[in-house]
Amino acid sequence: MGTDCLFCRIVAGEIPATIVRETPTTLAFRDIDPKAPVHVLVIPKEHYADVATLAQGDPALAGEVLATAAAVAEDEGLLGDGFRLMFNTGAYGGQEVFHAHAHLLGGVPLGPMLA
Ligand code: DGP
Repeated sequence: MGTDCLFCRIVAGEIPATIVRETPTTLAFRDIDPKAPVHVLVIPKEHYADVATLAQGDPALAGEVLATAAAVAEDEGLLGDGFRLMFNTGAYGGQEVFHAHAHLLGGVPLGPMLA
């Protein structure tokens, strides 16, 4: 995808980000506008527009994104109290950046999702 995609540019090192974990296929970095004490975005390095395209196109890579998210949750001390992991998808899902990404949120009680 390259220059048109913000998160591809972060993967390429063209835009700075606070990276908390990197694997050969995934990257985790802090959200620029955090909604919780811990707010990390976990992405596949390869460009997929959203999680549905990712999961259907490369289920193993989707699993690697989840594994990286779990490792970050452990690093951030979230496994005891819990956390939220979500993929905004498409217009109704409120997705703004069209490179698949998981939001890992924690460090505070988040309450019911649709309260
Ligand atoms: P979504 O609405 O699910 O597409 O969320 C996109 C997230 O990306 C949003 O929480 C803000 C974050 N974001 C946007 N631009 C940047 C950036 O340049 N750097 C970082 N670290 N996060 C960004």
